[in-house]
Amino acid sequence: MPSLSPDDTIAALSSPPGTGAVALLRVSGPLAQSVAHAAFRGPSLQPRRALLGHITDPSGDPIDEVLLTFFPAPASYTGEDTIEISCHGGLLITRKVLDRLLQVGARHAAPGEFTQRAFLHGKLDLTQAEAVMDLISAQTDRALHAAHRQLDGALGRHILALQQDLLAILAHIEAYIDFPDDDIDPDTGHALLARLESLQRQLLALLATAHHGRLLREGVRTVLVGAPNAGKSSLLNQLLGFERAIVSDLPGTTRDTIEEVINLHGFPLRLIDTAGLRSAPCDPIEAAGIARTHSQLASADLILTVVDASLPPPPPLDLPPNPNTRHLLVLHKSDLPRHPAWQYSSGVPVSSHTGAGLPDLAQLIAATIADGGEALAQMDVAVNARHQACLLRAQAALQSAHAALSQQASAEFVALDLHLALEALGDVVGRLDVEDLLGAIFSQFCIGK
Ligand SMILES: Nc1nc2c(ncn2[C@@H]2O[C@H](COP(=O)(O)OP(=O)(O)OP(=O)(O)O)[C@@H](O)[C@H]2O)c(=O)[nH]1
Ligand SMILES: [Mg+2]
Repeated sequence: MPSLSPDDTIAALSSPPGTGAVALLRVSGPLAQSVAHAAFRGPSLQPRRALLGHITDPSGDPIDEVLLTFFPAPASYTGEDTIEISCHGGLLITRKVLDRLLQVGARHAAPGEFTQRAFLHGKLDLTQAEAVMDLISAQTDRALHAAHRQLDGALGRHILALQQDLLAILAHIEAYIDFPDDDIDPDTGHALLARLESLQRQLLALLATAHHGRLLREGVRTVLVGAPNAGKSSLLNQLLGFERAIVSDLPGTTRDTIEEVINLHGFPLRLIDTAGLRSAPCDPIEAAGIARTHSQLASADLILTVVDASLPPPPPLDLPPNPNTRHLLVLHKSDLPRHPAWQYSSGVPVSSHTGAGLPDLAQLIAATIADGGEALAQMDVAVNARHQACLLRAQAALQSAHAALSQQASAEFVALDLHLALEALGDVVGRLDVEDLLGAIFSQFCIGK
């Protein structure tokens, strides 16, 4: 994000562009009141009262009839004087209202700039600002719940508790540094080690939520794979509830990968149908499709191997050895007599023709991906990749402090590591001097947020 003056007054359309009954525009900054005075004809501003009036052009003619609400600093979303304008939701009309606001002193806001200001004014910590984004993009109740908890400051509170424990340990260590003649006595050393270990356990518990955090935010990449004609596309259609992929009895029907998201027991499942795998594709297009299947498999969270259980087993699939990928076997076409070779198989029998076994499959998928969900349930927050990187740095620094303390190294070394750990924890909730970090986070926001 280019460096933008935080002293400017910014304006943007906060509702999605397009037509609708109502559109919402926001103005925030020191000139918000004067922008309203210049562009709004109606009752005089009163805090938090919706006022009916008009946005007018320079000659005083109305552009639109609007409802305008003034939120004086600091009791506003951004912490600054803020004006919210609800106008009619037409493309042209919202453009004209916004242009008028820009004419009388506001500049167009950059993506995420309203939330960035809320952060800069201490209304939100960085984890809460990120939660605004999570909230907007949540696709399931579970993801929404995690975003709400984070917006509520749950992660910030976990971090604060860790920081306080860490500071208490550091205070002890620094006392020894201030009195250099005293070595850390073994009893104190022991007690401090125990406290460090408890901190490390809490850090690990937070880190253990990272996997679920990613699944909730990005969805579970679920790849349907198998021989041609096994019924992958039929199964995709069944799970989606509509005919998305072409189904036919010609092997090699699906060429390109097809991706759709469903809500499965609260998890966003990104279902990916693929070209059937066979060693002798009939043309270069099918071969290209098979190459795509392999690249989808490499990044799968869950692989559903689909077999036609009325036939003998096909040659084994060459699946990538990824320890984080879960596997389930679907014994498809269970409406047909099962081939004896599958008699003792542990796969889930499913028929896309009759619908039999689909609820069992959904249940099993949910149980498979929820595996390890205790960490999530216990912490009630799910960290994202950025938090995870900060927490890993904190963990490494704590490990090093632990080693230094147990080897009775000088107190300065221990203190240095503890400072590094504190810094890394501080980065989770946001330190104001980390410009690049801020840019990277807020530029993912949409304009007007
Ligand atoms: N009896 C039975 N036939 C099925 C079932 N599911 C799919 N089929 C049939 O199997 C054939 C292949 O189905 P598809 O869904 O196109 O199979 P696919 O695995 O996507 O095949 P490719 O795209 O060629 O790799 C079609 O004739 C389907 O009607 C099932 O549950 N029972
Ligand atoms: Mg297919």
